[in-house]
Amino acid sequence: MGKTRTFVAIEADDALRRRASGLIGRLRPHLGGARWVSEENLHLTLMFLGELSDTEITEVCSRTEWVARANGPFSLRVAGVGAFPDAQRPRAVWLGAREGGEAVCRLQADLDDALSDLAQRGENRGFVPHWTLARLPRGAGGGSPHLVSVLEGLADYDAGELAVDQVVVYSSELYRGGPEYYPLATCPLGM
Ligand code: 2AM
Repeated sequence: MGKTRTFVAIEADDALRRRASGLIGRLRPHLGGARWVSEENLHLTLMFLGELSDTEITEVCSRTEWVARANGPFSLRVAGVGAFPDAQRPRAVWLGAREGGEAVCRLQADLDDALSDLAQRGENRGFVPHWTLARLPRGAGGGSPHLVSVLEGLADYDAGELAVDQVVVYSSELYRGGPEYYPLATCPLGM
């Protein structure tokens, strides 16, 4: 039986997608070799599960529904632009989370408790809520000399308030042109 790459995420709304794509337009000249996230793929990963069987996915969806119901909806300020691991050697450039970030962390911790036995051991990075805008493969050109000051100038960039009222279990298929994400379950918060 085939396995499916699976993760749980918060999805962006249209206003956030537009702001992120404007931001990408400003960042693009400063990052060579980056793979930019398309507007429709913008998301905040709560939990990456890896390759799962259909039975495991059914279990992930029902446990995620249960966790979502036990957490209320909240408002999240999407703000700040930064890079992992840092602006000198960027592997990922992202938009951050400000007010409401603690609600995201609570949700993530609850999902981690509920799902960790099903998750493949991913990169154990510690959870920092972020919306990835660009990924840089190892050996890519990386940032221009100006990238550090460009990111500093965007450290307080405000992408607005997002009403978070559901989380989504996604499957992901990797293609040459980039990943495609398919919603497997949409789980309302606090219902
Ligand atoms: P990222 O945004 O920080 O790159 C779908 O692939 C999502 O799962 C991505 O947004 C990615 O987070 C996250 N992800 C992919 N592979 C991962 C891994 N091995 N460990 C942890 N998270 C991963």
